[in-house]
Amino acid sequence: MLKTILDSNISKQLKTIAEKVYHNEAISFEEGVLLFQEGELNYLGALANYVREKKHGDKTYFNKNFHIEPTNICVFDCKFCSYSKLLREKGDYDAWELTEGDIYNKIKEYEGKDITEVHIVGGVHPKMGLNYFANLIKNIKEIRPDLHVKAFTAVELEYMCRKAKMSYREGLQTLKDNGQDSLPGGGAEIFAEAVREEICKDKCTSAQWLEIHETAHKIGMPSNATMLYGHIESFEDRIDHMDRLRNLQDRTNGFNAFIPLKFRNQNNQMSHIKEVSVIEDLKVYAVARIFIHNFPNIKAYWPMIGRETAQLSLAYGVNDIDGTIDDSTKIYSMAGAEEQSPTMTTRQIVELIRGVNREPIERDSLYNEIKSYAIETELN
Ligand code: V47
Ligand code: SF4
Repeated sequence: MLKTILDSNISKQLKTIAEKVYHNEAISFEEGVLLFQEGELNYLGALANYVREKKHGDKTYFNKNFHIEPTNICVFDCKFCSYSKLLREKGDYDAWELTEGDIYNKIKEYEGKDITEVHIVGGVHPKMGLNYFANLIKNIKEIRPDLHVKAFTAVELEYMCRKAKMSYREGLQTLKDNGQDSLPGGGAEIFAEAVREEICKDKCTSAQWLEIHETAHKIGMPSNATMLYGHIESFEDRIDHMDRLRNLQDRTNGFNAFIPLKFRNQNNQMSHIKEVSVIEDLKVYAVARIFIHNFPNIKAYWPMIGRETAQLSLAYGVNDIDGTIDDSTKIYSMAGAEEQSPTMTTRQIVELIRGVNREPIERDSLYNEIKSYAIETELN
């Protein structure tokens, strides 16, 4: 397929990019932008799929996880957020705050089930500090020592460390010592400062986001990175975002996955912005796979884009479709995501992956393979 691209009638610049991809060389900032400007979907798909298959063959990963969202009360006011209820709308009846007991009960509900990860993320609550969360994680690990705890975006961490008057290293080390295993990729949005100023000016800066992830990597906590796309950002902003991540990954090699998140426009202050098309979604996945060649995995978060687009994305660079996920996440359903009650059984996720002739692999949070569900495997 890549050979066909090299032989086809495309511009010299696009051919040069294809050759670099073929030789596993990093493409430049300008070349990244050109992919968005001039790369047709077929071309991008062929290149991204080449990279994907070189790294993973047909393997497509998923894990068995559930989410806990302790609260949607948040001190910040991101314009794209459909989730936080606060301070900004006093007396809002949609606001929730789980008690510690509620959280432990949730963990206990999964006793005896072969779930391997809990993803804890929420609004930035003014009263839930670093010591509260360190203790919470310690108790979760006492109930379920085998569970991988992926918790707190850099936004939550920046606020926690500031309030606790701790450096990022001290704060992260405290959480790690109490059982936190890794960081999710949220809060990155778009690093370009001018866009950040428009859409989420009061929360952690891009430099702080990157520093927190760098510190986590240095003390042995891996992490993911997201990018919120399809709002007011330019192609240059997207590539700038990926470029900053690619540079950090070159230094630390601590990122597991890059997760592009499509902006959804319901119930937020940016509802006037039209959502981008599925074609654009596929282009973003493909360019990500081509540009961030040093990230092992590109993840499509299916509750946000829906099962069909997630399935299609497997031909455009994606090799991970997150987890079976219990129906416990509200962040996206409130923003108008495809999936209002996002839960897929193992059978459904395996069938989705097999449906496009890829090999479903259940993984743990660090991408160790737990089980292959290749076509010949029995599904019960
Ligand atoms: O940072 C908020 C996004 C993110 C909207 O690491 C929105 O495995 C679209 O980071 N439209 C948090 N997106 C979620 C997150 C995540 C999700 C899944 C897996 C992982 C992982 C991380 O949700 C926020 C923000 O970018 N978000 N509002 C919206 N209207
Ligand atoms: Fe708060 Fe996160 Fe929503 Fe921003 S995106 S308002 S930090 S919950």
